[in-house]
Amino acid sequence: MTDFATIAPQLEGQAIELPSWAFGNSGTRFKVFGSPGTARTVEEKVADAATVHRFTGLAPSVALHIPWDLVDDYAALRRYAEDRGVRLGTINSNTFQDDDYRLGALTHTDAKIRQKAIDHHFECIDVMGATGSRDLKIWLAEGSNYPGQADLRGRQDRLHESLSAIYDRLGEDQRLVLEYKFFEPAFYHTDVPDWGTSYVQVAALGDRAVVCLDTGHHAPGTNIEFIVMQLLRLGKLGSFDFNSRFYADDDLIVGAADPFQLFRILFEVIRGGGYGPANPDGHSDVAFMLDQCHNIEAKIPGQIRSVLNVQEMTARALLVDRDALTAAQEAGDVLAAHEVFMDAFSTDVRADLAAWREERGLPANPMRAYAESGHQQQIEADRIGGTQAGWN
Ligand code: PSV
Ligand code: MN
Repeated sequence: MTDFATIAPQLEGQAIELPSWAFGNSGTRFKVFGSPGTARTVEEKVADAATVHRFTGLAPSVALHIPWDLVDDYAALRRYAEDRGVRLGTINSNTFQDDDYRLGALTHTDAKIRQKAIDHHFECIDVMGATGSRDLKIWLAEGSNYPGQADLRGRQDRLHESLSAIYDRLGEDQRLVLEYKFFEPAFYHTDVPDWGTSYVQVAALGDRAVVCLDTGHHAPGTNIEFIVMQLLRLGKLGSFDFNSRFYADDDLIVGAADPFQLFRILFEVIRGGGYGPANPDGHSDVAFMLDQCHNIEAKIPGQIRSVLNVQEMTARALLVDRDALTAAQEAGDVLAAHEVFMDAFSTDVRADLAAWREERGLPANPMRAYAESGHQQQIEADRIGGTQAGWN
């Protein structure tokens, strides 16, 4: 098997973008629990993301959600972030919290409502100009609840028209990233339910339109790594929203529900050239992001745990002896190929990663270092009054 020292250079520069909304309160439709120390402003969310980066060295950027993260001056927010050692990253649009969008936004039959939703995306593109963001991520809460309710095909056609208008507004270095999800909030049909539909829609736009794969957005049992392979093969895998799920779109800590699935996904990312430092040009176009909510656990350590899980599984996936694997595959040796794969998955890399971190001036154990730092107690004492951030 490949050893840790051989793969260590490939861990350099790994970057996992954090979602600003992970630092606000969240919950289910039954209850949103508040927790002491939760960010009250966009700035406090950015500061929390910077704290995760300071303890891990893995999270140099933070994604914003508009309008959850509306501010008057994005250039000032950008400076605020950069002063704390992080960048502002992906801008997520939101067409799911306005009464006008009850029956759709970019797919609505009413041209005025479609234009309102398109204008919202133009606003997001203006924000991207000020924040220096590359990606506009679009997830649509659109679909229908009852058979016969909607003209399925008409909605695809209108979606194409609306996305074209948005795509045409993007700058040369900007991308449109279209996320899919198989259900919720619509229950009968969703307008972008799967990678195939997302692919069809972005392929019709052009090279700078790509797919976002949220790991929580598939039916149980879906082979997600196969989708990763196919999208990379087609040059259309733009980004990940990493999280994990047991039942629905649970938004749990990545790797918590199924670490082996995370390993399999990362193996296909690396194998398909989607992992940055592994590329000859030292750069990949596939953005690693988290899309998570911390409903009952503390938010900053929840994000620390998540990025560490991604790093750990990346290291294990890099350990796969690809030559031995190919040889076994080509020889038709089923069990040998499986063993090569499982050997890497079964390797405990925690001590090596701890040493690797120490060499770079990072805490060997970021979870423990955060717990012992007093930072949590400090923000709980400081953040008194005001309204804690949440989904509004
Ligand atoms: C939708 O479930 C989603 O995954 C999209 O990425 C949204 O922007 C995000 O969740 C909001 O939490
Ligand atoms: Mn998502």
